[in-house]
Amino acid sequence: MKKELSFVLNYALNKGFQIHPDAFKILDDITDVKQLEKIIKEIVKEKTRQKKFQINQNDLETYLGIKDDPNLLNEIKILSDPTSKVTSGEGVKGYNSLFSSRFNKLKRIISDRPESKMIKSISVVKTTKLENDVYVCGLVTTRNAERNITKLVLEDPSGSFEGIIFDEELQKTAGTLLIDQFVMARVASAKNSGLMIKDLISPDIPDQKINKSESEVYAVFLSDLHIGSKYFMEEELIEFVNWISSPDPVARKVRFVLIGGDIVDGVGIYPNQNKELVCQTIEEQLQKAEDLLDKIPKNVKIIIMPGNHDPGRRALPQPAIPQKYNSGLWERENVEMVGNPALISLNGVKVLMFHGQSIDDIVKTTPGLSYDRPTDVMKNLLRARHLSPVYGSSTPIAPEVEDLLVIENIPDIFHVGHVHKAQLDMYKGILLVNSGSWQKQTPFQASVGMVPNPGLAIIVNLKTFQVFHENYSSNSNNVLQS
Ligand code: D5M
Ligand code: FE
Ligand code: ZN
Repeated sequence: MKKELSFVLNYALNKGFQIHPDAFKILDDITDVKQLEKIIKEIVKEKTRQKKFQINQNDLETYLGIKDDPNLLNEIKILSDPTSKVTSGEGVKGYNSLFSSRFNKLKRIISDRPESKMIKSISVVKTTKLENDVYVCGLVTTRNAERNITKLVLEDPSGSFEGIIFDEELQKTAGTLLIDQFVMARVASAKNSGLMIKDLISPDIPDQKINKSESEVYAVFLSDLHIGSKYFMEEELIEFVNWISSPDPVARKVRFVLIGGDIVDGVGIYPNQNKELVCQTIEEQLQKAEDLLDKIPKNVKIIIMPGNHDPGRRALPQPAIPQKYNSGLWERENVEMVGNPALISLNGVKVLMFHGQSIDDIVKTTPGLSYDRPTDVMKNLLRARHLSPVYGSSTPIAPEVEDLLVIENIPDIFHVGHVHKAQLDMYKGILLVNSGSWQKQTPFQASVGMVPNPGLAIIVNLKTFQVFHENYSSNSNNVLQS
C-alpha cells in the first residue's frame, strides 16, 4: 500500500470510520497525494456532521464527480462572427463607408438617451447663432490639451468643428476619449464666436440584467498560448489540460474552453522570429495545438479565435483561422472556429471575445492607461461601444462597408487577451476577463520592461459568475490581478 494511502486510511480509522473495499479501490487510484488527503478530510468532516461513520464508493463518486452529470448543458450559439461577412472593399470609398457605418450604428445606440432628442448636425450648429445649448454627435478626429484648455475636433457626415473645453473635470473626460471614437457633446456659443463644449457623453453601457446559465457549468478562459514559440509553456499547459479531465469537482463541470487568439506564435510576425521558434511552419504549430487540445474531454466545447500572431487576414475584423492550415481543428465535433471579434452564447451567457490588439494604440494615446491594467482599457472600449476605434495607428483595420467592431450587443462577459497580463474586473455588471498568456517573458518583452503573468487559467461558473483560477506558474510572484 502507498505510504500516503495508509496515512489517510489511519486518519479516517482514528476518527472511528470504516472504509468500504470499493471506496478503497478508488482512493488507491488517486495519485495526487495532496488531493487524497484533502478528499478524506472533507468526507470525514461531512460524514461526522451526518453521524454516518462509513465511507463508501458513493461518497467518493459524489465528491469526485467521477460520473459526469449528463444533465449539464453545453449549448453554444454563435451570435455574431465576422468570418462570412468580411469583404475586401478597398480605398477611400471603403473607409468612408466604414466611418459612416460607425457613426450611424452609434447614433442609433445613443438615441436611447433623453438628450438625443436635441441632436443637431454639425453644419447647422456651425452656421446658426445658438440661443440655447444643443447636442451634436461626432467621431473624435483630434484632441489637444493646451495650457489650461482642451480642444476637440468632432466630425459628423455634415462636417466638422473644433470645440473648446474650459472645465477642468470635463477636460479629464476628454482625455479619456479615444481618437475616432463616437461621442455626443453639449455645445454652446462661446464669447469669441467659437463653440464651447459643456458636456461629453459616451454611448456607454446602460443598466441591464446579466444572463446566467441555468446549468451549473464552468467556462475556461485562455489566450496567447503562442504554440511554436520557444517560450510557450508547454508543460504547464499540458498540466492544466490534464486538470480539466481530473476528478476535481470544478473540472468535472467544465463544458467550455475559450481561446482568445494568438493560439500559435505564427511565422514572420516579427524580425528574426525563426530564431525563437521550435516549430518553423504554421502547419506544424497548429498540429501541435490540435494534439494538445485533443486531450480535452469531448463533452467540452472549444472555441478558437485568431489573434495577431495567427494565420489568415491580419486586419480587423479577422475571419477564423483558415481551414487550409489545419483541417483537423475545423472538422472536430467539439471545436468552433470563429473570427475576431465574436459574440457567443454559452447556455445563454453572452461572451464577447476580442483578441485586444487595439489596446496597444489606446495605452499609447490615453493618459492614465497602461499595459499593467488591461481591464481599465477594456472599460474604455465598453464606454466607447467600439473594440478598436483608433484608425491608422498600429492596429490594422480593414475598409469594410459595415463597421463590425461596434459593440452593438451588450455582453455578459467580455473576454480579451493580447497583453499577456491576466486580470479580472467588473463594469456595469459585465465580467471583464483578460486571460493572460501561456508564454514566458520573451526577450522583446524584457527589452521593453513588460512583465507578463503567464500560466494562469481563469474559470467562471456560468450559473453564479463565481470566478476561480488555476495557477501553473512556478514563480510565486505570479498572481492574478483584480
Ligand atoms: O503581444 C504581446 C504584448 O507585447 C502586447 O502587450 C503588445 C506588446 N507588443 C508586441 N509587439 C510590440 C511592439 N512592436 N511594440 C510594443 N509593444 C509590443 P503579442 O501580440 O503576443 O506579440
Ligand atoms: Fe500574444
Ligand atoms: Zn497578440
